[in-house]
Amino acid sequence: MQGVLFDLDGVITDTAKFHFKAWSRLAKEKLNVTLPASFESDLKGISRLDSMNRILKFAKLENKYSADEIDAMAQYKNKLYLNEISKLTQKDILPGIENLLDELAVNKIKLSVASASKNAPFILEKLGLKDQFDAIADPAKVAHGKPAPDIFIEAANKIHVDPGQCVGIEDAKAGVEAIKAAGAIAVGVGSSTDLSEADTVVASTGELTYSVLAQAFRK
Ligand code: B16
Ligand code: MG
Repeated sequence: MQGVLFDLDGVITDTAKFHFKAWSRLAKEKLNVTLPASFESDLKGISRLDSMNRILKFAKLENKYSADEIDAMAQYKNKLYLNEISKLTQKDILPGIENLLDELAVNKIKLSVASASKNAPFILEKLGLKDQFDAIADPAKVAHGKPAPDIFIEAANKIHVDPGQCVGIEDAKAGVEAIKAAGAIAVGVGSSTDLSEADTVVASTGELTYSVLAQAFRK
């Protein structure tokens, strides 16, 4: 194991609740629909535009709006979301993550972020973690979102490590599929979605240690 590729939402911090709050408000105000609670986990790892299109499909409004109108709605959601995440602090880092980052640094493992979120640099800044990572892959630069492997390949490229020498950590089904498709070893976290494709699954971020990742890699 030479590199670790981190998903952000659900692995480093829990932003899913803020995404869901913002999407719910947009859906109510602009589309007059109430999103079911299941959307909170269904949209994990799914890009902003793909999430918007899934919501339009749910509302049976997929052919009603122009690309510009859809874009404006997605931008409005992001404005609501930014308002929520601007309050993030170091206290919002998920349990075990700071310790894991320290252990990986001691073991000279390169660290890269493979998030679908265009807000990842801002979130890491707010959490006080930006300097702990060697790279952050830019989702705007990749052709296909998760479950396609692109963002994990880009994250590995940015630390100059072959994806086959990396472990990826994910909390979403689409993300685990993306890690596997990239040729890296997948460690799944949590139980909110089907992570059965992962090489190793742990119940919570508190169980993520250097030794768990190294064992998953050797398996
Ligand atoms: P943004 P991850 C994902 O983060 C979220 O899980 C997903 O709900 C969100 O739509 C996506 O980022 C895009 O986020 O609107 O901030 O660009 O799990 O890939 O870290
Ligand atoms: Mg995630």
